Amino acid sequence: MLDALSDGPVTGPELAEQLDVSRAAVWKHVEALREADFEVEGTDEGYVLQSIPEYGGAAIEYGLEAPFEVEFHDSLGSTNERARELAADGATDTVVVAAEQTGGRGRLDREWSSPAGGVWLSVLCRPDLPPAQVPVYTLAAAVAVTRAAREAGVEARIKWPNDVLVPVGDGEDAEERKLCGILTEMEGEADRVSWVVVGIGVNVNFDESDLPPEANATTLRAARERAGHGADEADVPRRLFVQRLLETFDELRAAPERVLPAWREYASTLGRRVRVETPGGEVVGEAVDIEFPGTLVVETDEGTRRVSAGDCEHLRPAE
Ligand code: BTX
Repeated sequence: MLDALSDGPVTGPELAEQLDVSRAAVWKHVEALREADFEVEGTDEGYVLQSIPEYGGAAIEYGLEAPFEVEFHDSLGSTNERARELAADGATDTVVVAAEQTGGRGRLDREWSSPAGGVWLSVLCRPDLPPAQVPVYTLAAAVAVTRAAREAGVEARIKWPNDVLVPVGDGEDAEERKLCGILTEMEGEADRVSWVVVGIGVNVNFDESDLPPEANATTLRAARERAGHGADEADVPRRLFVQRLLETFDELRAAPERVLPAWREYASTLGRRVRVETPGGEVVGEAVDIEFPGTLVVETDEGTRRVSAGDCEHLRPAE
């Protein structure tokens, strides 16, 4: 219906014929679109699509070049929780999006602040992969967010394995603030994944002061204001942002061999001194590379260490 309207004006009878439905059905669909905040004007030449809402399920699906269904909620506890429910019902290639989350979760059951204005979504899919390779999906999501942020004019970079950061300040005062976090969950057998839920939270159109101060976080709006955009044009169109993010993620899941080169290009961690808290203890040294499916290679005083999971901290050269 939206595709037909986008080439408009198109009359009710023409729509009915093109879509092979009754005229009453056309009318119902037009009303449903209006309720979802699409502006559909009835003119003498037929219906014209005047505007698309800034955000929402149908808005994200409209023009999306990736095969995802979008389930949109104004408010939800956690999109990951909802995606897990859908997984249990057998769904796949579904994206759950919420305008705000009241119980957003980070890794290790940490809290994730999710006020209105952000992008909070979970991608549910069923890749034909062994569970050990799933980390490459998390890296793909980090690349997708970074690319979408850069297209919005913000020089985002990736901290291993899954944080997207924005550099703030120069010289001594330079620091990196967290723009996005990713929480990947899955279920599977020893050799095959049953489902994967990649939860992505991006701070987009709200102020830094809406986030906990200890999070040392930023938002796309704040980064764009610092870059000189006026308050009235600092917000990023979330519909397009989400579409770009999903399209890149879809491209990369089809070609996992492209993930690491893209990740390296955007990495902030490589070439830096790092401290990684791993389940097996602390690893300190220079991060020199990443290996499939997401292993960080660290040169330490005791030799080369390969780390597959942990919390990573970027150290200043003196530390
Ligand atoms: P993480 O464990 O790496 O980060 C959690 C930590 O980040 C918190 O302890 C806090 O210090 C800080 N923090 C909390 N909220 C924010 C925020 N909005 N921006 C920056 N820092 C913050 C990262 O976990 C994984 C986060 C995934 C979030 C998505 S949103 C959609 C999906 N649904 C859901 O419940 N989780 C995922």
